[in-house]
Amino acid sequence: MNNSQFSPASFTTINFELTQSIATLTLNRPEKLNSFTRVMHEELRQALSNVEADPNIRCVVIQGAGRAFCAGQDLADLSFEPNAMTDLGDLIGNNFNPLITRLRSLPKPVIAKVHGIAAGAGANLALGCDLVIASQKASFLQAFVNIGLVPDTGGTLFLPEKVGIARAVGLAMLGERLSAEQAAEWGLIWQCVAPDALDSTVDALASKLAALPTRALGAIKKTMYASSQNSLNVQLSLEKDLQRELGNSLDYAEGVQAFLEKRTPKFVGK
Ligand code: LHQ
Repeated sequence: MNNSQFSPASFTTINFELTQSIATLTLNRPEKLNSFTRVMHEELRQALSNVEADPNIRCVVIQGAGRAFCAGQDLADLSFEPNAMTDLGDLIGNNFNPLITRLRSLPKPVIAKVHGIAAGAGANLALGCDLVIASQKASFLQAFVNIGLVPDTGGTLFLPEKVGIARAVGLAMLGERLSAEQAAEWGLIWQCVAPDALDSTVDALASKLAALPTRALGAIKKTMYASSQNSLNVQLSLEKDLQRELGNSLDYAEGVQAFLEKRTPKFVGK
């Protein structure tokens, strides 16, 4: 299906809401725990194109409707062509992989707001976001092994990077739920909060991020996510190049000016 056929108003599997400079993307198939279908992938692609193209958007929140965050691939929607067996490599290569690379390369902060179960590719979608805030009612499940698969959607990189290889292997091999509290203790996510504090915590965090110097946040993502692949010299050189670019930004000028004038800076994201 052609992307131009989609607009936020016509989305059927996600909601796209823009409040000031914060875009909230809600996975919206609550009866199937927001599992991914072909249509949802297409709509997510369009939503992310909107986010990329709109300089006014300075923070993104991803959440799920109903009781779950996301249960991964819809296992009843695997046949993308009628009567055809789906090649899982194609399904992943054309859908989950670009989703993760786009979130990671998006030069804006992305928050995962996880209030319930995040399973399979749904768990790794959350872990692919920059900051994960979860409710004490939430849990994370590397469900792949339970259906004979290996973690995908970045899981085999995110897990060892965030919690170390011993815990990563245990989570992937055992396919058991990890509570949000344990996930926060292990460093898998940024924060675990009481269920009734989730909305206010995420609202405050999104507002804060949206008011920070967006280009610097984009550069932070770029450097941090490149670091595991690079030598110190390459990383130092990347920092130098990005600092050169940021040194020409309006927000750098404003940050220094505000410091010298002993006032709060007003960043515009440029
Ligand atoms: C679902 C799903 C679901 C469809 C709940 N699909 N309906 C990449 C490449 C190709 C193939 C495979 O996938 C991937 C990436 C992946 O994501 S692999 C991992 C796929 N996900 C899973 O294996 C998780 C499957 N779901 C579960 O294990 C459970 O539903 C969890 C633990 C998430 C939640 O358990 P409960 O809270 O007990 O809920 P439930 O099982 O009763 O689910 C509620 C409904 O949602 C139910 O529908 P129904 O019509 O019976 O009420 C489920 O069938 C449906 N649902 N996950 N992934």
